[in-house]
Amino acid sequence: MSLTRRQKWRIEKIQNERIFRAEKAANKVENQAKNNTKNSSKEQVGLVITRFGQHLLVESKSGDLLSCTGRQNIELSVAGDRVLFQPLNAGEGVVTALLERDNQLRRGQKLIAANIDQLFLIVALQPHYQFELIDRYLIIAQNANLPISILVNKIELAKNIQAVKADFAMYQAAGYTVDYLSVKEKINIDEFKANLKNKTQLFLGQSGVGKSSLINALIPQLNLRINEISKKTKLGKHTTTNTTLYRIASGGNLVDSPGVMEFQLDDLSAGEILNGFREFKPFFGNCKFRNCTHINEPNCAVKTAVKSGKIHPKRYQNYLNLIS
Ligand SMILES: Nc1nc2c(ncn2[C@@H]2O[C@H](COP(=O)(O)OP(=O)(O)OP(=O)(O)O)[C@@H](O)[C@H]2O)c(=O)[nH]1
Ligand SMILES: [Mg+2]
Ligand SMILES: [Zn+2]
Repeated sequence: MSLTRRQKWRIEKIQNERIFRAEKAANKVENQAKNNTKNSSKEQVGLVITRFGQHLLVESKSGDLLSCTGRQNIELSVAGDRVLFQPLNAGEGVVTALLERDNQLRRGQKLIAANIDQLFLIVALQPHYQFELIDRYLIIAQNANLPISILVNKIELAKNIQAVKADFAMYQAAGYTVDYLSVKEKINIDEFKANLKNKTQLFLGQSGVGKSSLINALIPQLNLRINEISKKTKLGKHTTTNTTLYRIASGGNLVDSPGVMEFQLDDLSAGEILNGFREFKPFFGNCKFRNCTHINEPNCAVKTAVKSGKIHPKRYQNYLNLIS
């Protein structure tokens, strides 16, 4: 579902107002800094932990957390960004530059996080996983060139775990790692924890699947806010509102993100969708038509691969559903 023109216009208007307010706030802080030579200090490199509107929480090299505003004219930063900042008064600072990103993850126009090594897509038995949503996340990851694995949470609710595993067979066939766990019953949590590398790993997925619960289980004493899913709709309540980076004591970071709202699903281009079905790629060169869309064309190598079982028929059907 895409946004109507009116919704887009409203979002733009709100954003422009926010930018205006941020610039005003940043100017004020900068003027304070100029007038306050006593406290002026050199620029440092910091890591953005989270962003609240126009405010950034920045961690210094020595581990201090500073509430910062961004200097005018620099691109807004997000969790995972490395920035230059100038400390001001106690616990405050101003971000003066955004350092170059290794990568970034966007959903539509919205920048989610930067400098990520690994994505985890969390799905659950409640709210029940939907293939279209899974495919959309996989497409976004593929187009951002970021590795992604699937975690199926709340497996203690499964009446028939074999049926659940059969549902995910197509993703394994496409080369994705799929792990099954339960935060509630502590199934497979220690195993998952042992595999967390010294990396920055971002947890994505629908509201209510247990992203924050899993991060709580992996980082003791963190106590992130979680919320039961609605009894009526069986959907999450959008508890996490800010993408935030958390340190793992033994090294590496976990980044929690808010669950996507259904009506905010991105517009994906045909090119992005096709690129996202990565297991189709080896066959592209063998289609009769160079610009084959693999839908109705004759002598399509992708369709032949579906018939011979080299591409999972359900994945192909998902492709058709998304592209149409
Ligand atoms: N039955 C069951 N419930 C779980 C499990 N893991 C988490 N939950 C529950 O699922 C609900 C939602 O968990 P959250 O961690 O808030 O979900 P979230 O993905 O962070 O949701 P948003 O922040 O809204 O995107 C909470 O009531 C958790 O206790 C599990 O393994 N089994
Ligand atoms: Mg959450
Ligand atoms: Zn084709």
